[in-house]
Amino acid sequence: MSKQLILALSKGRILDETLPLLADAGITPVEDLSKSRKLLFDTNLPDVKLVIIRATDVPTYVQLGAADVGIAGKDVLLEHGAEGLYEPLDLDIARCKLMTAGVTGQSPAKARRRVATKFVNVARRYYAEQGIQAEVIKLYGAMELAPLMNLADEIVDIVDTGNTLRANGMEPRELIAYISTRLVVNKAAMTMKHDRIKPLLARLESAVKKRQTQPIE
Ligand code: PRT
Ligand code: MG
Repeated sequence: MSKQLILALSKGRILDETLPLLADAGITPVEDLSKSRKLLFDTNLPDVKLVIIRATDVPTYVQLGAADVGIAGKDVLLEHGAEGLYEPLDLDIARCKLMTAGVTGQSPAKARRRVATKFVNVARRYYAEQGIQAEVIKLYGAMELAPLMNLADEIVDIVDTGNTLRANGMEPRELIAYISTRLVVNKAAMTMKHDRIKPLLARLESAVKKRQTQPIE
């Protein structure tokens, strides 16, 4: 196993909050990520590289050892499964909730519920635990549209302010999980590259603590 350390970062909304934490932990990309179409970046540390990929691909890269360390939302990790991964650090960014939601005022009671979501594994597990029969329908986006179009009775989606739901005539129902961004580590890398990963974890942990104790502007 090479002594190089590869970090897989989720592009999209998590990235903007991840980079200041990494910078605080002593890692900065050598070029402006937003001005480049590259996906693999050198950093100020010669043996640390960043890959910027779809959030849903991060656990796959880390699990299979293509990246040593990854940063992804707990929603993505719950959906993917935790096999081959350690999850040693909560970065406490991009907080939100994974919830069920439905049309405002409409009662969810139904013998067999049709549920539209991109979190099919999470949804199947959740409804089974609740003893509710559910037909889970996989969508790749715009879940809020499904009940309006009578494609589904309910959705499972990320909720933050609830504005997206409200704008589409829907309301949150049950909380499935509180979500935040997590750092994951390939299990083999944690052993083989422990001398590299341990200090990175320690520095990131203090960057997170520092941010948590900063007064809100
Ligand atoms: O683009 P892609 O299909 O990959 O997914 P995406 O656009 O949902 O992902 P991205 O990259 O924007 O965000 C990825 C991660 O951010 C998620 O995996 C969560 O861990 C975290 N996160 C935090 C959120 C939100 N907050 C959030 N509000 N991800 C998505 N949303 C969306 C949500 O899907 C819904 O459409 O915002 C809407 C709800 O927000 P409110 O404030 O209207 O309730
Ligand atoms: Mg997006």
